[in-house]
Amino acid sequence: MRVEVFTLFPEVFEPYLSLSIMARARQKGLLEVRLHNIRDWATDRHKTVDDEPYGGGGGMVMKPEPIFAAVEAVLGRPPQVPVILLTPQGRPFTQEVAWELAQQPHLALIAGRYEGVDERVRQHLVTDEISIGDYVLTGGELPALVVLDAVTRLLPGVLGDPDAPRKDSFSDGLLEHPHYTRPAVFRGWKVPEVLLSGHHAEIARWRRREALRRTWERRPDLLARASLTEEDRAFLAQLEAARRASESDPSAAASSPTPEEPAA
Ligand code: 9D3
Repeated sequence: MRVEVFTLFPEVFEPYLSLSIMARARQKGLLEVRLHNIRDWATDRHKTVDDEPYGGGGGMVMKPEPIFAAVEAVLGRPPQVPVILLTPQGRPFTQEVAWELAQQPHLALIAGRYEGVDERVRQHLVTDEISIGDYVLTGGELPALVVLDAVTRLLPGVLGDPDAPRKDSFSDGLLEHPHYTRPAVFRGWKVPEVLLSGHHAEIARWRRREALRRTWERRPDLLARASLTEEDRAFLAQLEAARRASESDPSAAASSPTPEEPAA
């Protein structure tokens, strides 16, 4: 996959793209990222890329000319690839959107700065707008890196295990079970016995239940769309029953199914 990134801060991208999985994907030729500085297409001697908003008010707006010039110089007019603007007004970025983008052989990402970009960029150049969540950042650079990161690890051949991305937490719609590594006892805190038992079926069952428990506790919204077996549903019903019992009688909390280890 080739990704053209249009930004006022190309230097922000370099170090992250040179690390770990992104670096390996690029070395293997599975990902090619080209960074384009929008300021290189500003035509006045001050290299101006922003201006005051028509209608007044605070802040500055990115001018359309340098953005159109940059994107069309690299991709032609009109561009024949998806041109994605990172913006707080975009559609929410999810694992599903990452899969969708990973199918594209060629993409363009535009990272904005200032209060926003001239509306004609959205209307006549951009084909898709993405937000990475409901919080305010200072620009689209980190969101562009987030999208690049999530998409890169889905490209065939990037991860050692080709099934790894489909095994991701979000692929079956549940949060992950807890993870442990050596030592078996750290400061008196023990790794759950079942994980040391070597009983693979028991371990799989424990992990499934802990994934369900975590999702139920932290992200119950995910359960509605998760693919659940009858056994999963029975376990969730048990959790619900235990909660109802502890709500009417707080001393009943101790009888919740497979309670946490008591503190050391
Ligand atoms: C101070 C101006 N803001 C009013 C609350 C509007 C605004 C404009 C530009 C807020 C943030 C930004 C810069 N952010 C992005 O370009 C951005 C972003 C984000 O801030 N949050 C989540 N996803 C994204 S994608 C691009």
